[in-house]
Amino acid sequence: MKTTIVGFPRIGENRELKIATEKYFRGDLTQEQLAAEGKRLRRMHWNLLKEAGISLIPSNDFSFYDTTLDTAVLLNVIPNRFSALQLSALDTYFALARGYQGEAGDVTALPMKKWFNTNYHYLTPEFEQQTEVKLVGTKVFDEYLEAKAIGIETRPVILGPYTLIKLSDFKGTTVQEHLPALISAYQEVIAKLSELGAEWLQLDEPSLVKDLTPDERQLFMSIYRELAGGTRETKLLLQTYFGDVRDIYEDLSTLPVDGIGLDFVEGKQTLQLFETFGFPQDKKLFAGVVNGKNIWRNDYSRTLNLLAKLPHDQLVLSTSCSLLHVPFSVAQESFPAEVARHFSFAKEKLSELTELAAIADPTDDIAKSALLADNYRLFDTARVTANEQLTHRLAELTAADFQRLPAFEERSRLQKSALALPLLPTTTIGSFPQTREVKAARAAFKKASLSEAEYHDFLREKIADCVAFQEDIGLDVLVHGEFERNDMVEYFGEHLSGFLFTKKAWVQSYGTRCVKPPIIWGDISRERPITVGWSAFAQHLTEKPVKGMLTGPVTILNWSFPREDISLKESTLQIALAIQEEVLDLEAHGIKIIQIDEAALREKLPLRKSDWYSEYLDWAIPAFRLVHSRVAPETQIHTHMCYSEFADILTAIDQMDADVISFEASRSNLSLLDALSAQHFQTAVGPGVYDIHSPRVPSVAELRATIQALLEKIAADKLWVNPDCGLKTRDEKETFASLKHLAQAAQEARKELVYDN
Ligand code: THG
Ligand code: ZN
Repeated sequence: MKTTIVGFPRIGENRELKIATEKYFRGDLTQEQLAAEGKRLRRMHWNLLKEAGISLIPSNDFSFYDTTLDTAVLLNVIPNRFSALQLSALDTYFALARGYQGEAGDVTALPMKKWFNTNYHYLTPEFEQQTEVKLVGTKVFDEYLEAKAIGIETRPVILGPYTLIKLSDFKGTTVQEHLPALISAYQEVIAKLSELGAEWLQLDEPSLVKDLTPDERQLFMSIYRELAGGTRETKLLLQTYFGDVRDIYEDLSTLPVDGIGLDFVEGKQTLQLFETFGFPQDKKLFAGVVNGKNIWRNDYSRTLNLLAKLPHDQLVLSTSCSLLHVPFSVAQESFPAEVARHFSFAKEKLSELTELAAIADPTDDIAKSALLADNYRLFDTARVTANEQLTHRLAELTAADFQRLPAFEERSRLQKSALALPLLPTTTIGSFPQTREVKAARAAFKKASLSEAEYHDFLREKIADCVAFQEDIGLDVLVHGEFERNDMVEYFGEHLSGFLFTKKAWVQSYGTRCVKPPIIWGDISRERPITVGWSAFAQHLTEKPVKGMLTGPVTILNWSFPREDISLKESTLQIALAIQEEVLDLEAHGIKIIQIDEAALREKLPLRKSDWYSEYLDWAIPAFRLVHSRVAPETQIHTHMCYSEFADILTAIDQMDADVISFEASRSNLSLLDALSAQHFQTAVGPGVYDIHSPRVPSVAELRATIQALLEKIAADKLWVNPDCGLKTRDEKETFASLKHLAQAAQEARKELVYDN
């Protein structure tokens, strides 16, 4: 039986690609040197797959930034303002990804968005009226030939036309206007690959797992009938992932493609669809049976049961999605053997595929039964023992545990007099610049070259400076700066029991940026206060309120590798109880405002609307409510969401029952503000008043204008003034200057409001 994968991580075992690309950005590497590093990594990864025994190896899953952008650039979908810069091909590509500011001009990057229900982000291609879609790039051919030159036949991968259309912005133009050229361009790719001798081309179409309207189905079918219809040597693999294709499954069998990739892991109905409607005999079934998103070993007995139901002669064993979403290898970690044996990262998943293929083949031998026995042992006894006390506590929860009292209006009155904040209170989202000095101190502490006492002295000094600065410029609600934290989820993972954290298990989040998600190993509990010392220290330095800063349970879950032996809901409620203890401790230590971030609340929102509440929001929102339900009415609860795309779940957001919510305010935000007033959104709001993703310092006048514009949409007594989140990624100089302007703009706006009244 043949084996393959949908795609492999490209960042490198030790983030070599990140390091090289960032060097290039700084001018420390030439284009040629960067290209050479890319080539070296591709070669290494292809050889790794080959040595692991994978029979069909993908290519062009490599990218210097993002594969959606790669496909757009391949087909000349490049807005004019970028081509007008007249940069080299590589620099135009990076300008699209990161924006450009220099001699040639000043252009902001394409918008970055979440890649389906993952923590990966893609760049949004933009079609304009003048866009001339045609095949102009060579990357996909170059990489195919590059592999061929070292004796490896690969299956090139590009994003399929339907998903490309669905993910793109059409500015002043329509899909229909570009469709004929788009289809021709894809046909040209197929023709060129046929000429080069490629056996397969993989077209990724994850948008097929979403709810499809009849029009969308029709669009997809017409594109593929035309695209795949002609004569060609290269076979087409239509690859889907992140769910099942229930809205179009039956139609797919009529398409002239040669293989269909289906996700049997996340696709809840994939098997049922197969059993009900069968599978066309003229096509290969690329069965995604090894989870591309999580890090647990595959349960062979379950997978073999599944495989027994599928058509043996047509099968290619594959992953449920690209391995981009898991770290490189378990071998780099130093877990005890009895822990490590439960994990499978990208490299280990390759062996799982070849082992499963060997076992599933009819001839039986002793080696196979040994493999099987080894795997069975992982699952035949419980991996962890349940925390009975916690199970009991969860079972005892009643409706009252999820309901904060008194209700919003009453609390709001009490908080007003208790906190005595001015109108348009100013604050920040929590983190302050993580300077080289801060990162170096943390690294030294982790290596034990800095003692705990020295490290803590350093942190206290940073906090004192940070508080003094905020008082100086006149902010109203202060923060301690989060200098003790690396990542907002990794940090809590390291301080809660039940989590395992890793050393090098990096996963690409966007471009050169990576995250290191903690692993939920067992039941979660809090052994001791986590943030209380830092927050209380900051509070004793000032009369102004200092916000306690916590990460909410849904975000901690969504940015971790979750357990598969208990439900997401159960793990989340466990985390919620642990964070509730922290909330109550902060309150007991004099913290009057507590922010509980749910930056990633939207991330695991099901891709199908019909599942939004029943499968997710119905437990995710209560988990958040559990965290703050027991605080005093005077304690003000804030939350924060990283993206402003939540107009469609506003009711659920209001039901979180926080007192204040801050969120990122991009250009698309005005429609959200309209929705807030139209739906009588109760929670007070702090839309970010300037974009922190750029080193630009906004002027006081500019910020006043923004505040003024917000006041047209939001009542003055519901509006907070804060920047977007992410100050930790910026320099101190620009941060200090910007915040000073922000405080001043709010003070001026406030004066005007008072005169008006
Ligand atoms: N934490 C986690 N996931 C996230 C974010 C986060 N997903 C969405 C969003 N924020 C993604 N944004 C970023 C922003 C910056 C970085 C990563 C994701 C980043 N990473 C460092 C890097 O790659 O250099 C690693 C930092 C470190 O050394 O810990 O800067 O905030 N979980
Ligand atoms: Zn945020």
